[in-house]
Order: sequence, then structure tokens, then C-alpha cells
Amino acid sequence: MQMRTSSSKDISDKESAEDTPSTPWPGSKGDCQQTDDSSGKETQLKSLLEDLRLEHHYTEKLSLGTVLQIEERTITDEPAKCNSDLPWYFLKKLMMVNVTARNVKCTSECESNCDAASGNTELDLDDLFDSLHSGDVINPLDIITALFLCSDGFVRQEMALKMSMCQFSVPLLLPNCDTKQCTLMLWAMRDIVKKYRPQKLLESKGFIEDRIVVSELPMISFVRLGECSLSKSETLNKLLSNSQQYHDTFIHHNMECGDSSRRISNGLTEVTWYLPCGNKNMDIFSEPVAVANLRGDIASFETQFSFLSLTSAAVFVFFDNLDSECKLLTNQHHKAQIFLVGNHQRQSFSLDALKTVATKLGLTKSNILLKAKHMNDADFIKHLQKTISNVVENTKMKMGIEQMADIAHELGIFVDEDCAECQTAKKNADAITAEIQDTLEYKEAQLPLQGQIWKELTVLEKEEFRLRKVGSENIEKYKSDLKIQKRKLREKQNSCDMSNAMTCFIKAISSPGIERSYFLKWMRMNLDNLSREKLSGLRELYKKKCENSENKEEIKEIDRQLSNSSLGTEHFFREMGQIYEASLSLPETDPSRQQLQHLPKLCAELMLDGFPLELVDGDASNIPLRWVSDVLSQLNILVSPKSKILVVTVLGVQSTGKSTLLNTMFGVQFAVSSGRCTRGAFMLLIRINEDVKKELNCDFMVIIDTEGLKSPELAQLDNSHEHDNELATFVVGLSDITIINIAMENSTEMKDILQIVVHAFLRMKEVGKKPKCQFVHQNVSDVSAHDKNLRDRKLLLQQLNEMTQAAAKMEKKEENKSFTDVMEYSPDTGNWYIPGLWNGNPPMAPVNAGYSEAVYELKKNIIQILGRCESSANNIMEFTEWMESLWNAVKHENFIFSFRNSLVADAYMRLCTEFNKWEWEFKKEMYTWVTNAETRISNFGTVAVKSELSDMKELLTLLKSEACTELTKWETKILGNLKQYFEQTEGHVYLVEGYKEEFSSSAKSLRREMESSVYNQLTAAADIRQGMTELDRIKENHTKELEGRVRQLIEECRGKKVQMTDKELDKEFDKMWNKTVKELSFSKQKATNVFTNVSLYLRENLSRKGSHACELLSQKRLQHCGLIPFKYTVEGICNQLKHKACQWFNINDHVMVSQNMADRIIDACTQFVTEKMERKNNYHDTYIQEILHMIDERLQNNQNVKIDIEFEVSLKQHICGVAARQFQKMHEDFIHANDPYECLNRNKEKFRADFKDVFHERDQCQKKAEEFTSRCLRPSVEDFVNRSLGPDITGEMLTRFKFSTRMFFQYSVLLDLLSKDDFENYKSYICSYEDHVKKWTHKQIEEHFSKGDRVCEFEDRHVLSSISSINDAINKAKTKKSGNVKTFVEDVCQELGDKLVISQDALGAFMILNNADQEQFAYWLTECVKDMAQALREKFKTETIQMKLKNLHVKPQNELFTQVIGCGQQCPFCKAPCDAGADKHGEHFAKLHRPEGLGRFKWDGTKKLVIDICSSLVNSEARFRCNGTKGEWHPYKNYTEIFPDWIIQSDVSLEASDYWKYVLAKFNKEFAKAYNAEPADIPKTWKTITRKQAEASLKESFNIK
Ligand SMILES: Nc1nc2c(ncn2[C@@H]2O[C@H](COP(=O)(O)OP(=O)(O)OP(=O)(O)O)[C@@H](O)[C@H]2O)c(=O)[nH]1
Ligand SMILES: [Mg+2]
Ligand SMILES: [Zn+2]
Ligand SMILES: [Zn+2]
Repeated sequence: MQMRTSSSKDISDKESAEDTPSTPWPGSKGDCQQTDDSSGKETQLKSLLEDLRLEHHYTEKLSLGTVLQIEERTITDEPAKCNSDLPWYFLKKLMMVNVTARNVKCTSECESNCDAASGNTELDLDDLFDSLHSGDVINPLDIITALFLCSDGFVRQEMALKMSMCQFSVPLLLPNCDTKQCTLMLWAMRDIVKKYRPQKLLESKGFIEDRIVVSELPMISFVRLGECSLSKSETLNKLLSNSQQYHDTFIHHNMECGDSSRRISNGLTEVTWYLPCGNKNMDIFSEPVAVANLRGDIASFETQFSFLSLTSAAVFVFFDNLDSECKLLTNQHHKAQIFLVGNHQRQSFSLDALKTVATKLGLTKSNILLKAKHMNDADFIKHLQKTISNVVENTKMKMGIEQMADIAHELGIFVDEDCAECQTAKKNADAITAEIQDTLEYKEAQLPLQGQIWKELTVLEKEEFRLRKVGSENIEKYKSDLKIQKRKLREKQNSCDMSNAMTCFIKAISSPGIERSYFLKWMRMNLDNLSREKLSGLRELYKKKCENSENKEEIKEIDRQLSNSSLGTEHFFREMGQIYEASLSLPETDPSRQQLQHLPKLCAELMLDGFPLELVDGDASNIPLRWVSDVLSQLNILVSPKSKILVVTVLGVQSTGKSTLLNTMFGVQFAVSSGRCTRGAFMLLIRINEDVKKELNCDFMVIIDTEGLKSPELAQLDNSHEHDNELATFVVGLSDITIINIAMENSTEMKDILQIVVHAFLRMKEVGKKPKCQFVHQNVSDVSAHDKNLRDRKLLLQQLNEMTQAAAKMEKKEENKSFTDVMEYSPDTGNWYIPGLWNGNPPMAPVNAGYSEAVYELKKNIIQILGRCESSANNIMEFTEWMESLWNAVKHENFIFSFRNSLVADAYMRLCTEFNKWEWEFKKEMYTWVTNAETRISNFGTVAVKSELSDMKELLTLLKSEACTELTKWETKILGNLKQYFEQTEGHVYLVEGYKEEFSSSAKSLRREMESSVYNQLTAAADIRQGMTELDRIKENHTKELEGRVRQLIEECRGKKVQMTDKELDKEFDKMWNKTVKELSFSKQKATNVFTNVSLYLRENLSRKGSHACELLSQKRLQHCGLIPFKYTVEGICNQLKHKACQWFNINDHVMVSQNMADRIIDACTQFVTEKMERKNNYHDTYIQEILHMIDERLQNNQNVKIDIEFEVSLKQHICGVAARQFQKMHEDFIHANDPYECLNRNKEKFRADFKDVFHERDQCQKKAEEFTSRCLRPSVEDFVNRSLGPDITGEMLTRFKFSTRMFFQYSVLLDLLSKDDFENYKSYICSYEDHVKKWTHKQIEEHFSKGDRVCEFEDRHVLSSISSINDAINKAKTKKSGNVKTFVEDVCQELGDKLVISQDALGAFMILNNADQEQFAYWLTECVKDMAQALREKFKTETIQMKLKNLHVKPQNELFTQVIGCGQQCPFCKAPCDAGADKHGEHFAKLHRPEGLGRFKWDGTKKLVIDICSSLVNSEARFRCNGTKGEWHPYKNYTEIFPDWIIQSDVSLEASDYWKYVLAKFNKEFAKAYNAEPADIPKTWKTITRKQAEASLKESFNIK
């Protein structure tokens, strides 16, 4: 025990040491301004505040921001552990209007003293006794008093409001026990509005709704004189509770901790109200009454007592003991009737004294209430009630709390509204609201911009996207006209001078912090007061009429009136937004525009202070996008950079308590009222405290409250269906979690609303966002609701599934079959049952504790779900971007196809960039591998082979299986990368989740393509090598033979013993050579007929196309094909079309398109052939197979061009003819080059020189080394560099922005065009796209590599690596000490066999007559290799990049071209190239579509170029016809039915296609001339587009920042 005490003491010491304030106890400010004479001393107040750790808030008042922020303790259920937890515990519960908020107690006291822990099991009564009398327990009244003392005006208001909702008493006079000064809590109570029905309105079923501080009510006060054994507060509670339900309005002795002594709350005067509901049987008092309760003895609180006597209708004085002198009572000047309440049961009770006092006060019998012995509690209470009723009914003394302020002032009591900020703010607010007579008139006069003009603007804005009324007019012209009309409306807005009200309003909200907050609160209250009377009546009426939907017209009228009569601060802010937006259409330098620049910042500051921002204007059904985005970007500047936010929204039927739910959950103040209340959507920021930031991975929570969705009947009335749909889609799209509020009782209504919501979710899923949702079922009272409603939940899910199917059908996304396809939803965890809000009958009902608790559970769950989100939250700018693109898409009719979002685009781009990197890595590795494999094949069967395999077939099989392993490795790697990529949380990868499949199948197809290409290369190399073995053997024999003869000759010559001259030697040598050559047999290699082979493959290729194809094929011999340029003839098509009247089919265009396609295919094939020719290798059948494959693939990709079999056959014949001819030549050249006779003759001079050297016994070392270097090594090194350089250059280019993805490439090309701004350039881009791209790419490579010496670096690297391999080989060979140069060289070659291909011919010739000494040779060889390296580098330096590109095996320009050309598809309407990323993508799309005229479309009659843009057309009612529609007209909207592979998205914004509009406007005449047409009618607004705007639109379209 000893130990325990000391340790607990230690802790408390430590705690207090830590928490000692560093500054001396300061005086307080605000309403407690008097000097504090107790400074320095430990005062009651100070010590209590220290116990609660609130001391620093005494000066630095608690603000709403702090109270409402989300922190650890708001979301955990940790019980209060120490006293300092208590205020927060109370606040947390109070903010959620939990009626148990006042039951605050630390648990640690008793539990930490656990005996078991100290091993002490003895009965320890001392300890028990101690803990019973623990002086540490704090009275809840003290906590409340302390909190009020430590809070600013806004927290006080909030506390008072929530306390009154809980039916707790609220402070009327707040004491400060240090200064002995008290304060009237007028401001704190200002926000309380009560609704009740007094007797006189019983008949009419009317009610009174009023701000309680202005209601003039009789007040009945209860005070205590001296000691009193009767619990005043408990008596009061009984008095105010109705018979069925007891409620603790006032804290009393018998409540938890109510018995611990009050340290600072004596003198506290509380007030509560009894308000009748109009039911005689239930109402305790038939008229409303205020009940005040003074804590403590009036002897010590005279001021308070005087105040009560002057303001109350009656004062009930409770006492045990009355002093007959009792000056306190008798000296007072009372206005109130005095009632004396004594406890007769007490022994000390003196009847005499009572009599004296009563006489002095002139009291009658009825003024004295005594609780007699025989009287039970109930009777006593009844008696009291009756007395009070009497007073209330008869008194004239009625007073609002507002009026009490004067009395307070007279008595020296402060009023919390006295501070200067509050008063100035009030004056400012009053000045504005005093002007308001008729709301509608006022709005029209003072807030004109948001009225009709804004509504008209909204209509225009939406029409710009929806194009519903375009009729027969040209769409682009129509759009241009709309734009002009819009501009006019903005001008009209700008022409309004800023109204007086707005000037005052903006001035007032520009005032510093606290005054601004007061101002806005005053405004809100004033405006509320003004419209309450009218609105609450209308709302009630609305609610009633809605119950019976027959009164449609009436409802509509009421709704209109509601909208007209409502006037809140949001209207002023809305006007501000309009003023700001209108000003943006003025020139940037305009002073009136500049004056308004600061408005968004003002608003952003307000948001940070917790004020809601109107996102959607519910009246106009529109968002002032610029305004809202600018406010948000200002907000982004104000908060720490990259602050992240999570969004919680609520959706549901009207008046189902959505706003109430949010207010309860987060302690916020969205407008709440019965009847139609919230309009549009509001967003509000809540700060996340440091301690949970990490967990939630965000800095703010955004809460969005929305307008209630209407039932279809109501929606029908004002066509608000669309509005509801827009709103739901928009907010669901913005949110991370959507709470769907359902009132279970009305299931058909619910179903209709859900339908809207399901649509919204489906749309979101389609655009890549997966908001989570929670269903909230309100008014479910039963505790076991969750289990009971299992059936209901099943039903709900079933309904949701049906709705999903219906929605999917409407949105044409039928693959969505069930609700869970659309989103993650589990019927078990996604449903919440919340009991009714009120516990009993309003107005006297407190909030149901079950409601608050259930909402709290939901809140915890929501925060948990948000914390578990696998993807990271948006930052403010990202949120803004989402918002903008969502709203733009909402404005279109076809949301799914119109949604374009830069975050999605960003994520997609990142994915493409990454994927391209992996893909290239893969390709590059495979190129290296193939190079190596080919080297091994080329060296096969020569000295330079390491492998033990003797059979080429075996080697090939081995290599193929190696290749397969390699390919699989890389494929797995890419797929792994992809998987990993999608597992990360940053970068919004979930948005592009839908593309995952595409990319993974792309990886697989890449593997397949690589495999077939690798196999082909290996096979060709092996076959060619195989063909050479025989030749090599012959050559080797020949060489051997000759070598023998030469040696013989040398012997002979030496034998002659005469000195022979060179001439004689030559003669001998020639003689010997001619003789030998004659004797050797040279079977001439026979060339194969390539034509035969090619024909064979062509026939096989076409055999699948039917007999007609074969027939056509037989009509012409291949030898006769490809001799003249290919020309497409139209005969076939014409024949086909003869019988149909097809005027729509433009033959000329068709011919042009077909010819174009054919030319492009021919070009590609020619290029292939040329490249093969350049390699000077033998022909191989894989070549023609590849060519045929290329043709087929390209034809496949151009299916929109209608071709017939004649076309295909003749094209293939043409290409094969050309190819066969070339290949034939290549083959023959090869045979010639490798002919043994030729080879032998080529080496004749070398033989001669060697002959002489050997004869003369000259030292051959240096010469041989040079020879080996220059004839064998150097070519192979050069070859090696050429093989390796291609991938290097390609790799380098691919890292450049321009080539990193297809879209960036497209963007760069277009930007380049714009910078040149030259017609011919545009034309070449449009008319010969591939050619243009090829040239452009080529130029980019040249440009990039002509500067600096990047290429030389690459080359050096490869040269060096070869040299080092050679040196290694030499050193290794040296160690073998064979002593023979021949074996030495063979060793060297073998070492290099994997890396360098050493020419067999050269090697063979080198080997003969070699008498060099190995060591000497090795020395010289090393020297020569050094020189060679130098020489090679010199040579490379002098070569231009163009020359180098020619020699490369892997051509960078081809690689890049394949990369950027992608799938090669073009928009079926405007021919814009497809920009999709993965190779094998599901749908094609282009970022930027063009006016169709640029693709040669012209009007039939006028021949004028067409200005329409497909991205607009797909939104309109317009129709088209083409091949695909078989000439029938088809709506553009349903273009996917004809072109299922294409997605044509609407423009991101109306300016998105400015680029091409600008081009067409500028080069209209030139294009017309080039296309043989008339110039287009250019809409007015197109002509004003500047080059800068065109560039901006390009950036926007490609999402470049
Ligand atoms: N009886 C009862 N009344 C409730 C309950 N929840 C809310 N209310 C009251 O219903 C009225 C409407 O609540 P709001 O929160 O304004 O409803 P809302 O859904 O936001 O309404 P709109 O914004 O107009 O669609 C208020 O007076 C609430 O006090 C409940 O569970 N039971
Ligand atoms: Mg609401
Ligand atoms: Zn297009
Ligand atoms: Zn494509």
C-alpha cells in the first residue's frame, strides 16, 4: 500500500510538473474583462482548470475548428482516464447530441487501484473509504462552467444549442468565481430556435416557431436560501418531466458525480424551457414557460438573485431555515412574485420566522409551499405545478432574454454580446437586413446576377453540350451562336453595378477573423428570422401536401414560393460567385475585374473557418465552375501543400433527416428544418488532427450535404428528374463514401430514389471511380433491427440488382449484372439501422440516446472504411479536377461517354509510360539475345565454336528452347511489373484498373510476336549457315590443297639452290596456281528460283480466301508482277454496286483511300525488303512469310476501307513480285560472293605474298597480326557495333518526352505543326500521316544525335567492350602455350565465338603458310588491336548520324515508328489517329478530333468543306451514313453500333478542339483548293481563336500541364 501511494503520487507530480503553464496565470479577455486581483495565487478557478488541463484555453478560447476536428478520441471508445479527458469526453458526446454526455467520470481512479495487481487481497476498508471520498471527482456542472468559460462565442452557441436539443438546461448567467463577475449568456443562446403549440393555436393546428431569446415568455426562477434539504434541481426535473418519462433537465445530487462538491459552478444560473405540444393530456403547462435555476445560496449570489427577481414572473425560494431578519429577501426590490418553499419535515424548521418574513413580504398563503410529512413527492410536485400554472396564466411579466440584457447592465452583469466585434458585426448585418421588405423583390433588386440571367446562362451552358435544339442547323455554327449568346449574358451581368447590399456584404466579410464570423452568424440569424415565419409555414404545408401527391399543382406552387421566399447567406455568396465569374469575361486589365480578384481567397478563408461552400446552386441547377474551382485553388494555397481530402456525402429522399444526420455525426450546422430545406449541395471542411492523419492518410474531411431527391411524381411537376440525376451523379462522383439515407416506411419512393443512385454508381464505375456506399435506414426503433431486417436486406439487394440491370441497359453497359458488379457492397456490413431522432414527443423530447449512439457507430465505421481505403486520397487540386470533369460530363446527356478526366488521363499516361519502358526493356534484351544467338549460329561448325554439338539442328533446338525460357522470363517480368503497378496506392492507379487486362494481354501478345520473330531469325540464320557448311568444307579443302602445293613449290625453289628474283618467284607461283586451279573441281553453286518459293507461299496464303482468289492468282505469273507501280482499279467495286443506287458512295474518295492504303502497305514492305538487301545475306523463306504477314495485318487494321478480293490479290501479287525479284538478285549476289572459285581467286595475292615471305624466311609476326586484325577482327567489331547501336539509339529516344507515350508523341507532332504554322505541313500530316510521322521521327533522331556526341559514346562503349573481350581472349590463349600460331588463333576465335562473328573466308586465308612465332604474334596482335580501336573511333567520329543509321541492324526509326503508330487505326469519321496505349487495346480512341472537312468531307450540293467535329456530333441528334451502315442513315449518338471498337469522347471542354478550328479557319481556302472543294462556312467564334488559344486547347486535350 505504501508503495502504491508513493507511485501514484509520483505520477501526479510528474504530470503537474509537465503541465505547469510557462506564463504566469494571465487575466482573461472578452466578457470577463475585469482585472484579476487574484493573479499569482492558486485560485479555485485556476486549480480546477488545471485539473481539467484547460488553463491555456482560458485566454486562448476554444474554437469550433478545434472542437469539431476529427481526432483519436472522436473515433475510439477509450473511457476517460483522467480528469483532463473529461471536458473532451463531454464535448465529443455533446456535439453528437448524446443525452448521456453529462455522465462523465474517470474510470482509472478505482480500476487502477486494483488490489490484485499489488498482491494485496486483504480486506482494506481504509482504501475503500478513501476512494469513496475521493476529492478528485469533478462535478459535471463544473465541467460545463469551465468549458463555457474557456470557449469562444461560437463554441458556446453550439454547446447551448446541442444542450437544449438534449433538453439539458443551459447557462443563463455564467459565474466566474475568481472575479465574482457573471455574464448573461445571450449570444450563446441566440441560435436556439424552438417550435411549439400553445393552447390558443390548438384549434388551428398552427404552431409558433421562434428564436428562444426573443420569445417573450414568463420565467419562473428557483433559488435556494441557506441550506436546503430538498433537492431543488431534482424537484425541478420531476416538475418538468411528463408522467411517462422522467428526464434530468438539471444536473442534481443523485446523478453520476452530481454529489461531488462544486468548485466553480456556484452562482451558475441555468435556464430551460417548458414548451407545450398542444395536447391537453400531455402538456404539463399549456403555455410556454422558462425555468431558471440558480446554483448556490442566494446569500452569496445577490447579483444573480436580484437579476432573477427583476426578470422573473415568480421566484421560488427553497429553504430549510428562515432567518426572520432575512434582509436578502425583504430589502429587494422585486418585480417577481415570491414563493417560499420549505421542508416541513426538518426539525430546524421555524414556522415563526416564516410568518415574519411572509408578512414583511406581504405574501399570501398561496405563496407558501411546505412539504409536509404526510405529503409524498408526487403530490408535492403536483402542487408546485399548479402554483406555477397559475402564475404563468396570470402574469403580465413576460420577457425575452434579449430584453434581460438591459437589466443585466444595470446590475453590472456582463452580456456576452457586449464585445466590440460582435456589436460592429451586428450593426453591419442589421444594416443589410433592415432593407429587406419583400424577399423576392429584394433578391431581384440587390442580388440580380443570380436571378433570371444565371438561369438563362445555365440553360445555354447545358445546351452547348446537349445540343437538343440544334434542329437542322449546323452544329458548329449553332455552338458558336450559343457562345455568343452566353457572352451577351455575361455582358449583361457586368453591366449591373454592384448593389448596395453586396458592397456592404463583401466589405463586412473582408473584416478580420472573429468579426467576420460574428457578422455571418448575425446575417444568418437575421435572415432566418425574416424568412422563418413565411418559410416554416410553407414548409409545413409542403410536407402535408406531399403526403398526398394529388395536389400536384399546389405542391409546385408551394415549391416555387419556397424558393422565392428563401433568402440566406448562401444567396449572398452565390451572388459573389456570379459577380466574380462575370468579371472574368472582362479583359484582364479591366480595373473592375482586378478589384474582384480577391473574392475566392475570402471564401477559401471562410471554408477553413468551417463555413459551408455552395457547390451546386439548387435553384439554377448549375455550378459556377470557375468560381468554385478558384475558391478551391485558393484553399489549396492556404493549407499546407498537397493537403489530402476525403469526401463523405449523403443522398436520399427529401426531409428524411439527411442534414440532421450529418450535423449529429460531425457536429456541424447544415440547415435543418422539416419540409423542403436544403437546396443544391454544400460542402464543408473538417480538419483531421495530427494523431489520426497517418491512419486516414488525409488532412481534411469534406462533407457534402445535398438536396433531397424527389419522388417521381413530384419530380414530374417541375422536370426536376434531370436535376436530381445530375445532382446524384455529381455528388456520388465526388465522394469517397456516400451515405444513402432511406426511410424504410415508403418503399416505392425509396425504390425510385435508389434507381437514381444506382445510375450514379454505375456511371462512376464506368469512369473508373469506386465510391463506397453505406445504406442508412432511419426511424428503425427495434434494437434487434439488424437481424430482423435480414429479409429486408435481401430484398434490398435483389432490388438493387434489378435496378443495376435496368440502369446498365439504359447506359448501354449491360455487362453490369448485379449491384456488386457496380460496387463493393455487402448486405451485412453496408446497412445501418438508426432509431428515431426524438425520444418522445417534440418539443419537449430530448434527442434519443439510441439515435446518437447509432450515428456514432456509423461515424466510426465510416472513418474506419476511409482509413482502410487502399488508394490514397485526392489532394485539393485533384478534387477540383474531378469536380470540373464530373460536372462537364454531367452537362452532357451521355455521361459515360462524355466523362474525361485529367486524373484518369494522368494515371493512364503514367501507366503507358511505364509499360512502354518495360516493353522496350524486353525488346532490347531480346535483341541482344538474338544477336548473340545469331553469332553462335554463324560461328557454328568453324574453329570459333565452343559448343560440343555437332548438329545444327540440335543447336537450333537448343537455342529455341533458350529463347523460350528467355521470353517467358520477360513476359513474367512484365506481368509481374503490371501487377505490382496496380498494387501501389499512389497515382490513382485504381482509376485505370479497367485497362489492366488490356495491358496484360498486350504483354502476352508482345511475347508471341517476339517469339515468332526470334524463331524466324534463328531459323533463317541456321539455314543460311547450314547452306554454307558444304561450301566451307570445299573452300577448306581447296585452301589445304593450295597450301600444300605452295609448300611444295617452296621446297622446290629452295632446292634449286639459286637465288631467285621476285619476278621468277612470281612466275613460278602463277604457274603453280593456274595448274592447281585447273586440277581442282569447282562445282558451281546453283541458284534456287526464288520466284517459285514466293509463289508457293503466296498461293498458300491466299488459299484460305477461296477459289476465286486462286483463280485470280493463276491469271498472272509472278514474274510479270510488280513491274509497274501499283494502281488501284475500281472495276470490282463498281460491278458490285451496279445494282444498288448508291449515290452516297463516293467512288473517287474510295479510290483515293484505297490507293492510299495500298501505297502505305507497299512502302512498308519495300522497306522490309531493302533492309534485308542491305544485310547482303542469303534469301530465306521466312522473309516472304513475314511480308505476307505484314500485308494481312495491315489489311486487318484498315477494315473500314472496303476492299475486295481482287484488290487483295493484285496487291499481294504486286508486292510479292517486287520482293521476289529483289530476293532473287540478293540470292544470286550471295552465291556469287561465296563461290569457292571466286573466293580462292580473291585470296590469290595473299597466297603469293605468304609464299614469298616463307620462301625468304621473313618474320611474319607483325604482318600476320595486322592481317588478322584488319581482315578478321575489325569487320567483326564493326559488325558488333552496328548490331548494338540500334537498340541504344532507340532506347535513348524512348526516354525523351516526345516518344515516351503515343499521346505525348501526338501532342509533340501537333505542337510542332502549330509552331511552323504552315499549310503544307498540316496537309502532309493529314493526308500522308504515316509518311509524315516517319520523316518526323527520323528528323527527331537526327536532330537529337547530331548535337553532342551521344552516339560516339555508345560506339566507344561497344568498341571498348569488344577490345576488352579480344584482349581477354588473347591472354587466355597465351596461357595454353601451344606454340603454334594456328592453334593460338583458333583459341582466340573460340573465346570470341559468342560475341564476334569472324569471317571464315578471311580466317582460312589467314591461316595458311603461317610461320609466325606465337609470343611475338601475340605481342603484335595486342598492339594492332589497340591501333584498330583508335582507327575505328576515328572513323566513327567522321560518320554522320545518317550514315550510321544505314548500317544498323535494328533500325531506331522503325522501332520508334512502330511504337508511336500504335494500332494504326484512325477515327472512322475524322481520321484522327488512335491514341490508345497498350498494343492490344479493346477500344480505340483519339484525344483530339478534327472538323471533318479536314478529312476531305464536303457537302454534296455546295461542295463546301464540312466543319462538324465528331466529338460534337456524337452528342447531337445528327446522323451519318457510310459503308458500315450499308448506306442507311444512322444516329451519331449510336455510332458504337457501327464502330464498336471506337470510343469517341466528347470534348473535355468547349474549347478543347480549338486547335483544329484554328487551323481550318486559318487555312480554309488552302484546304478547299487542295481538296477540290469550296471553303467551309467558318463560324464567327472560330475566327477569333488565337494561336495561343489553339496551343492551350492542345495542352488541355492531351492533359499536359
Ligand atoms: N421524428 C423524427 N424527425 C426527424 C428525424 N430525423 C430528422 N427529423 C426532423 O426532420 C426534419 C428534417 O430534417 P432534415 O435534416 O432537414 O432533413 P433533410 O433530409 O436534410 O431535408 P432536405 O434537405 O429538405 O431534403 C427536421 O426537423 C428534423 O429535426 C427522425 O428520426 N425522427
Ligand atoms: Mg437537408
Ligand atoms: Zn473523329
Ligand atoms: Zn487503337
